[in-house]
Amino acid sequence: MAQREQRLLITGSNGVVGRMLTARLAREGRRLRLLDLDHDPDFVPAGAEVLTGSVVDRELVARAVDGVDAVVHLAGIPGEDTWERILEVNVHGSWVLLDAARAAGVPKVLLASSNHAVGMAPTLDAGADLAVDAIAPPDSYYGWSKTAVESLGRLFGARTGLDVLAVRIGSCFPEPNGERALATWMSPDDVARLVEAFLVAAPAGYRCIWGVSDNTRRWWSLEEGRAMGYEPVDDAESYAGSVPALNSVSEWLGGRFPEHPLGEPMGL
Ligand code: 15L
Repeated sequence: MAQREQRLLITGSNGVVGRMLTARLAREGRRLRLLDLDHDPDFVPAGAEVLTGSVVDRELVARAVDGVDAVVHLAGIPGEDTWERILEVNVHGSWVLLDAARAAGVPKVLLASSNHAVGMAPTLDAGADLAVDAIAPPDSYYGWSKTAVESLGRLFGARTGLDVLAVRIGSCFPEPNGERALATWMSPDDVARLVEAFLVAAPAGYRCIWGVSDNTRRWWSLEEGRAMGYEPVDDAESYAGSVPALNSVSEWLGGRFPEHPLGEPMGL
């Protein structure tokens, strides 16, 4: 009997992380549905369905989740912004997505969280292994919104049939964008590996893991990720001689975010 096509919705597909994922996740037997405010055709693989609009549009999001087997929810403001915008897009938008997924009977959702959820932890020694459940303050309204998103995921994982994986992403860029990223980088291929592991077997209920490559200087534990089948391959150390003189290691895990004025848009 022919196997049914797997359907995967990616919200925020035209963002920095989304663009790294679309081509890497496209494959035979899988149909991608992409939702974003706009789309660059270079990042829309052949056969992908495209929906254009905001993640706070409930009617649009209900259509987006209809019939999918999984959601990778990346849509959101990627750095500090006004309280109102952070609340509307990152927090309310994530609720809209989770509630629509629940109502449509989607089995699993991956939520993009961020290291800035605990960005005011002191910077660690290279090769440290901070557990994902270590407690530290967020470093911005943006970082706070990610703690709220994790908490919403925990609620939906406990109270509905949804399996929710929150991924506390480090610095997910094509290449490490500075010295700090030698510890925090998540490579494009590793983020795709993580999504594939989630598609094969999402943990039941709710789980949070660090989204980071196997960097020699990494600060965060890979134990929780490995326990669900995420096996990173890349190491930012291979860029150690060539990273830009930007984004240096600071006193705080969150790099420059803890010093950025609260609520002042970063314009990312
Ligand atoms: C994030 O959460 C941001 O979205 C991204 O722009 C980077 O600042 C990243 O964290 C990081 O910490 O490098």
